[in-house]
Amino acid sequence: MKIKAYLEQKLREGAVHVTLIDPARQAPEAAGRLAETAQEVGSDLIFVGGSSGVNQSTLTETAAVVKQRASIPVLFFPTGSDSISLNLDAFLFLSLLNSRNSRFISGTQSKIAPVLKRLGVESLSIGFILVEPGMKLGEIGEAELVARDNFWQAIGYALTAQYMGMSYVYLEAGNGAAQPVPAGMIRAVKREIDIPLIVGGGIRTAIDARRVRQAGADIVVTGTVIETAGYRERLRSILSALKD
Ligand code: 1GP
Repeated sequence: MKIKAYLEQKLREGAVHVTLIDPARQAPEAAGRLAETAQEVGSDLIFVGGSSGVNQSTLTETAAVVKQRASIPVLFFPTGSDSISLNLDAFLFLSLLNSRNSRFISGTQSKIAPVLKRLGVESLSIGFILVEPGMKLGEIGEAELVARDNFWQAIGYALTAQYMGMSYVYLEAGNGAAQPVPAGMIRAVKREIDIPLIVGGGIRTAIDARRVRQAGADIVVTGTVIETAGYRERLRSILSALKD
């Protein structure tokens, strides 16, 4: 419960920012430097995970270096590849609620759950909802994407997560999406649920971050922004938009 309690505390203080590091995008050493920068500019958490091209050794090495370089919690974000990291601070126990394939809803989870229990790994239970365009995550997860104007369907899935007893709802537009989840959809979902709302995908600028936050995101996840030149400043401006 350590990470959940940490998050609860952070959420009481305001918006939470997460930096997603994809092990397939850079060498482990570089990932370590990104983690250090993320922490320096004010990220509260790091997720390590990637949608394609991640193999077990890259993941293990990246996770180890990131963990070494950052003192903020580092969580494993499983995104459909077979690689898995069990020695981070917690495991995002995601169920892709709008998948056509039960493997992504509870199948793979049922194989991992006993391992997590035996190893005593903390896991955070999350209802993951993929919104258009969904990107690679949508393809891999065989998602029946929520249309960007279908607020009602997003609400339906979000309430499903809550009523199933999950701890968080995660609205995801997909890694590298051109735009974030629409503000109207975030607002509509936030109005209905009582559990914290995580939003990620397509958030690149301070304006995007502020819009997503003001619409009701409690936890904002950015990934791609750290893969571009001048990322330190970009991340800094995203953080100041979220934290002021
Ligand atoms: C995490 O997939 C997102 O929820 C990250 O997306 O790379 O577009 O920021 P970006």
